[in-house]
Amino acid sequence: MNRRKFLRTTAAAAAIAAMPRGLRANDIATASARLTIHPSQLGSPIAKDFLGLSYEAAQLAHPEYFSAQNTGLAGFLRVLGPSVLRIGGNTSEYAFWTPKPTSQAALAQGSDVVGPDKGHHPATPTQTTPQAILNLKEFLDLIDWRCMYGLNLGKGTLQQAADEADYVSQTLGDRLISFQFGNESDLFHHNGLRPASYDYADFAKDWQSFYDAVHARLPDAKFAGPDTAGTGVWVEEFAQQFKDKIDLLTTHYYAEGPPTDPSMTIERLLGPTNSRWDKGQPMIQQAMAESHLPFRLTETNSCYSGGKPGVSNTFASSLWALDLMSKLLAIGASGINFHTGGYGWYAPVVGSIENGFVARPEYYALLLFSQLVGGRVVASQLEASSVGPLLVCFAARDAKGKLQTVVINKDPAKNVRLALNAAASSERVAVQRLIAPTLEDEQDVTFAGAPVGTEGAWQAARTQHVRASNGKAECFIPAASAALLRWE
Ligand code: BDP
Repeated sequence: MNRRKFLRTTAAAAAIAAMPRGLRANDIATASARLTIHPSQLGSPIAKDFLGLSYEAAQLAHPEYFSAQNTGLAGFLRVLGPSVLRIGGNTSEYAFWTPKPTSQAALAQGSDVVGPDKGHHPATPTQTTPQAILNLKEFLDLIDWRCMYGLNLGKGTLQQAADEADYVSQTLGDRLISFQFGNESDLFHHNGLRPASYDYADFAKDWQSFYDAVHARLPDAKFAGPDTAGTGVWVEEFAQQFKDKIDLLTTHYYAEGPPTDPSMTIERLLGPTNSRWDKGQPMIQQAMAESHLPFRLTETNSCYSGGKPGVSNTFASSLWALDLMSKLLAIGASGINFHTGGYGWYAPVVGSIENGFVARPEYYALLLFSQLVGGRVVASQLEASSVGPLLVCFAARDAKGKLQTVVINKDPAKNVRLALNAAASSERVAVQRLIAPTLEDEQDVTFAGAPVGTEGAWQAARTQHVRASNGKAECFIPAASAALLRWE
């Protein structure tokens, strides 16, 4: 078999392997698209710490979870490279700084893991102790990550915030990026944390008084905000008012929810548009432009209230997550924190110290993306009329200047034959595929032919190569799959 024919045959086999349940080989059409890449037209940088996870503050009430002993979890995070651990979530308004815990408090802490809060009831109050912060520092050192730390604005006092910030800052040192005050304060008016009339002006007053208290104690501390639930909500006002006091704008985004909504399906999650994102994104861009501040999506996932089984924990979530990261690159965002914890449906890594940890499909999106951090987006244009908006591509130079392209084919019924034109001198393109048997698959995802093993162990096992000539190459992208292409 000649090389060309071999490549075509393996691509066809990959297409069948990646075929969505309920579709036969004949139901899958192959469409063509063209991607023109302009390697010298540089776009926004891809921050070294672009990737990140967001955990509930209540997890700190179990100090052994974020500790150097938890090598099971640490492995998965370290593999992603230096990223950002954000502490926050609904439970941060119920996590109380407890500098001198009684033995009873220690007992209450047990060894449980904390899943994402579902937001159905006010959270159970927890205690954050000095031991938890000492352990967190060791954990961050082990994984080489840094931390964004949320202080309790909902129910905590100014004194507690200043004391906690002081201890956290002294203990974490360089591992601390910034503090935030309050989680999703734009929802305080209806979750019982403030009166129904609570609005931006009230939040700004609260924020200013927390800032004054912490800044007086720690003049060099850095701050971020407003960390609102509604994507883009209050970001512009906040940027305008506090741009001299903060280093980073933040907000959250949940693509769908609640999970009880029957129309929250894989098809909708992977759809070409999302009204929440489409509404929020211009507000974020406006705030960035006016304030010249960077923006980070500090909490996100596919579906609020803990996610939806059969959607949030499937291979579809990998393609969704990659697509979202491409949208963030397009607006020049500095990073993303996927909300996680315990055995949450949308959690990229699930488990406990006792039972061990495993990667869920969404983790593979972070793994693929980790190959791009430290690089820079370059301009590209996709002509995909016969494929439609479910094909998403972007190109970047990696940290060493090598050209890379990410192709995300969210369409379960269309393979794509992608013609690439990159004005690059490379002679071949290495292709590493992110695939699973079906979009609904929960455990057979592989990247570059390999699954992620215990403690995050992963090594590429299959890299295909396609020939490039005068910067032109052709690559087959099976329906419902993604690929990382490297111009060698
Ligand atoms: C966000 C909260 C987080 C929750 C998440 C969810 O900040 O604590 O876990 O929603 O509902 O709004 O899944």
